[in-house]
Amino acid sequence: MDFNGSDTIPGPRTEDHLPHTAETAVKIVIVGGFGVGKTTMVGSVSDIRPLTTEETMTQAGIGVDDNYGSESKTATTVAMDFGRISITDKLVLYLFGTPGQERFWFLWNGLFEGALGAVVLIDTRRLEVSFDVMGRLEERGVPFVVAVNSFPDAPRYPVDELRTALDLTPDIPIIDCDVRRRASSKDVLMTLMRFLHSIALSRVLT
Ligand SMILES: Nc1nc2c(ncn2[C@@H]2O[C@H](COP(=O)(O)OP(=O)(O)OP(=O)(O)O)[C@@H](O)[C@H]2O)c(=O)[nH]1
Ligand SMILES: [Mg+2]
Repeated sequence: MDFNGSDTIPGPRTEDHLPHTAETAVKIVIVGGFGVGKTTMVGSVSDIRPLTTEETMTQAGIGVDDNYGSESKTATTVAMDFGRISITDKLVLYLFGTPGQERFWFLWNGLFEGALGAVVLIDTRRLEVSFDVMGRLEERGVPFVVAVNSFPDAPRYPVDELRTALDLTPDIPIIDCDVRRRASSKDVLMTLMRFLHSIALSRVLT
């Protein structure tokens, strides 16, 4: 068979290989309303080239796509984002970003399956979009931390006020982040892992 002229399929990149020392893999979901920065977070923190399923938003989406109000956002996730990060030599997190637009929310159920924990990303300009997200996590018993993606023109609230506005119990961590920065995104994931660890410990001790 002649393969001349056919496209070559690229092989896996070195960084795509799972470290040999990896022992535990954990599934984490990154959720939040439309345009809060989920895809940006998975992309900034992933050790591997992230898989995205973004489609361009066009004029045709007006009246169908959720209203975002930012001209810099031209694409939206229609299925999921996928990335991977090694937290230690032994612990690997598989990251699944959900679509934010309401018309794709039916896909969340599958994405939540088997998730140990979640990051709820919020934009303080549009807090209301977070309520449904957190409600769904609570229904499914998926523990989560809240990460406030600090957009420059977004209002800043003291943590206590945010906790009250979001109706969160005192144990749920709330932290600021800039999802464009790897270190900041990693910090959010470490906060989630510490939170999951404390939940696991309290279950063992009670
Ligand atoms: N200024 C600023 N812009 C950001 C920040 N995070 C994300 N953005 C921009 O905000 C837009 C939204 O980011 P996305 O990562 O696409 O958001 P998303 O939550 O995946 O969006 P959907 O999948 O459509 O729900 C993009 O244009 C980003 O470049 C941030 O921390 N600061
Ligand atoms: Mg997205």
